Amino acid sequence: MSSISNLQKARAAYQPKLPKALLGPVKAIEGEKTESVGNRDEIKSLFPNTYGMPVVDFVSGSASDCPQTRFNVGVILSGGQAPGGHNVISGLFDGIKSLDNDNKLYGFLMGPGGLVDHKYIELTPEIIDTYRNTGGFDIIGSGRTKLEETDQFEKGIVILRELGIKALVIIGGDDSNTNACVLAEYYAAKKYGVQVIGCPKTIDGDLKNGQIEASFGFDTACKTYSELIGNIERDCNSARKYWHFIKVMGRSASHIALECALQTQPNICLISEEVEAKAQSLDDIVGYIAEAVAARAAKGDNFGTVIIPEGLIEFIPAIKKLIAELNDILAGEEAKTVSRDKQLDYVKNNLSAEGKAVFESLPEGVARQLALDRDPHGNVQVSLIETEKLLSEMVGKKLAAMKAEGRFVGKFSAQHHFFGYEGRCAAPSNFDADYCYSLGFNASRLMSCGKTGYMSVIRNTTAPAEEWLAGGVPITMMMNLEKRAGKFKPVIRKALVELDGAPFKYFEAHRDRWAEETCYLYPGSIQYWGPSEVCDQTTKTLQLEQGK
Ligand code: FBP
Repeated sequence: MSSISNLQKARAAYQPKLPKALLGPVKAIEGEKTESVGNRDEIKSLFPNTYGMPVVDFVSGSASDCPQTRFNVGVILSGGQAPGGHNVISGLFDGIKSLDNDNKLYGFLMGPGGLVDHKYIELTPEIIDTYRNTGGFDIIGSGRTKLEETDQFEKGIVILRELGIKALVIIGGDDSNTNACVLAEYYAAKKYGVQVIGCPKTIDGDLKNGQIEASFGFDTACKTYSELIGNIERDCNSARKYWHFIKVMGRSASHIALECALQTQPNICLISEEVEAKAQSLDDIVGYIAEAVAARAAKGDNFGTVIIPEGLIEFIPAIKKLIAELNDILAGEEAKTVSRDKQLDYVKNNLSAEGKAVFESLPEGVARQLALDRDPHGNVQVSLIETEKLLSEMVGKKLAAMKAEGRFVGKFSAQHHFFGYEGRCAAPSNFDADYCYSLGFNASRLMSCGKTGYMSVIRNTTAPAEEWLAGGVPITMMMNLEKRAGKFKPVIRKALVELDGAPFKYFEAHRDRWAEETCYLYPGSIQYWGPSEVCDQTTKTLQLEQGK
């Protein structure tokens, strides 16, 4: 029996498309000096060597335009998995080999930690060919080690020198690209002769701005979740007896929830950014869902679907304030000496009266999660909070009270789902396969032009791939200062759902009808072969944002 599936075999033969400008030698057209999105003076003083660099656009050029061709390269996959990571690496590999066949690509194992601990493999043509157009990050593995200490950078340079690596590509989200920028600045300041280039990854879709249209993996992950949500909707509309509470990933921003709603037209979709803007409480949200359930029940429809963004809890203003207070408490020196079994009490005793009241109003499991666990970047691990169960329980209680008042006449029975890990390693859609390959290939051209502290960017992505635009954006341009683990740090600003943006506006204009009627859309599974409108469409978010 073959060790790879028939789909893998067929997809291995797929040659991802590249933008026209990357098909031959490139010339870099440089724009004006850039500024950071916020805290300009502070960011400038933290990044004296990499601040203010121009945006770069590639056009077709001649071999002499970007003269560096001979370099070994290192690559790191950082943070959560996202479909298409293997194609970034294969694009990078093909890109450096097209410059000089002697160039070598080394993959650092299990994330940034591999650089520090000198764990790596050489990525040979045979290895690369096994992973072309596949999902997952298993080619070298990923990890969440935060690269921020001088000691780590110095350990890194030892192995980079040993392997003759002149450029390092960090494939990651906002936190990892922030680290890429800090590393680029450090190596530039020390004149170590190592360039650092970032690539925008995250299924969450929150690494985007005026220059980055989408982070890779968002397209495939949303299509995968939407297929599942569509299947649930069809089941729900067949049996007509359950309300499905479906939480979808997206640590902070609600881009995934919104995109899935646009693709599947559920009865309800909560958008965290709106909850925050309207200063809604948990009770307000529960009331909103319960009213919708009651209205459908009045028509005999005791079923429905609710999409909940993973990060919801952090956007409820009172809880957001509580988390900020908890972060400060947990970042204190004393907190680090408290044993884990005493941590909950320690935290409770150090909260303000207001914080304590909110803390004690939460179900124990949620309170515990907020108080205890942080990832290495200081984030609450929201994927571990069962918001879908919390909400359905509270809605059930509310409906019972409404029944007693004669305001609810139906039945309410809930099912729960959490879609996150199901979509992060799916085989990349045609869009992500092409987009990721282009991002990786483009990174090789940024190196060839001597750039460091840049993010590889591909734009005009709702057009056919040949018309995509390639180039680079200085990472400092996306930075501002934010409080992390109790201190202000330079970070890439996260892109939240814009309430005046076209995707939200479309959703807002339709959601009342979707709540009342049954307007489900069944997008089905990702297709690779067939009509272009089925196989090559980008996300609805991107299409609406670009007025398509
Ligand atoms: P990145 O931002 O690193 O891409 O990770 C995104 C994400 O998938 C979030 O949606 C989710 O909250 C988190 O990772 C889960 O983290 P973990 O994989 O460590 O459980």
